[in-house]
Amino acid sequence: MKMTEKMEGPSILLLIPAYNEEERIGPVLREYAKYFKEHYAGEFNIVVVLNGCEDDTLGVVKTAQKEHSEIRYLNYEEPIGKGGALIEGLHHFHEANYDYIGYVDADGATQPPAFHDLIKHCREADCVIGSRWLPGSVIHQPQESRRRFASRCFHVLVQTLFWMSIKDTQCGAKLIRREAIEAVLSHLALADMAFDINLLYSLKKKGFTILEIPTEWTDKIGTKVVLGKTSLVMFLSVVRLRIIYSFIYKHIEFILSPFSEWIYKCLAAPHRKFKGHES
Ligand SMILES: Nc1nc2c(ncn2[C@@H]2O[C@H](COP(=O)(O)OP(=O)(O)O)[C@@H](O)[C@H]2O)c(=O)[nH]1
Ligand SMILES: [Mg+2]
Repeated sequence: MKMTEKMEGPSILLLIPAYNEEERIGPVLREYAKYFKEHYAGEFNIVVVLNGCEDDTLGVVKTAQKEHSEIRYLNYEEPIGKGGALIEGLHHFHEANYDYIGYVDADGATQPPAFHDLIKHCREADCVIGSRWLPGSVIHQPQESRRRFASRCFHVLVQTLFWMSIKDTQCGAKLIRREAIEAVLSHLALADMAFDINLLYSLKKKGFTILEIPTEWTDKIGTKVVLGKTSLVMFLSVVRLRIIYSFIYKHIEFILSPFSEWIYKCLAAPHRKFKGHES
């Protein structure tokens, strides 16, 4: 391939949040690095954002990094959560001049060609997200029925609270234009798995466009989701987000902030303060 061809295509930073992923992340990193080297004409880098891992995820990432120089990592000791890891990654790199920043899960649920599909649609919207609920999507090994039920209940809750008309807010594959990230970065604070709602709603509120495309997804064993606890934390987070964006927030902020801090602490869930809000 000629050098000029290599320079075509927007530059992409792929963030991969990782918690205790020593079993799953190694092959995924290699597959992504190899696939994009061979199929993508443009700059492509991967940053794994780890936190509080009790296993050797870091060692596995370092080994992959020796083989592929496009792999890097950020490592935090504190329990900052999946959302917290992504927020840290976005803060760290939003000035690094990537045209787009995206993220996928560490378990390979989204394979490289499926993430590449998001890139192929990147000119059509400010944010392109994979959807497992659109016609044309392909799901291998669907989630167990309890999990699917919880996920559909969460969808109904999110639609009722936010009216975004997005079919699948929780798919782990998303790609966002850098300017859009910069505009919403200070409004991102949900550190748990409900982070996506925070991101998508902030983008919508600022008038950025979101395109959902059907994706290919494989549910992997070894999920970090503990259904009861994760669902409760996500429920609290989206209700908190709704209140923060409501007109009553400025009147109840002094009660809500310490109360939510306390409740997240009781649940041992990651918590961040919102720096600002809009009603
Ligand atoms: N950094 C970080 N990543 C996390 C945390 N919890 C989950 N993740 C990552 O979030 C992604 C999705 O988690 P996963 O267990 O695959 O969720 P599922 O596919 O919805 O069952 C994976 O890359 C996890 O490693 C966390 O506390 N911190
Ligand atoms: Mg998964």
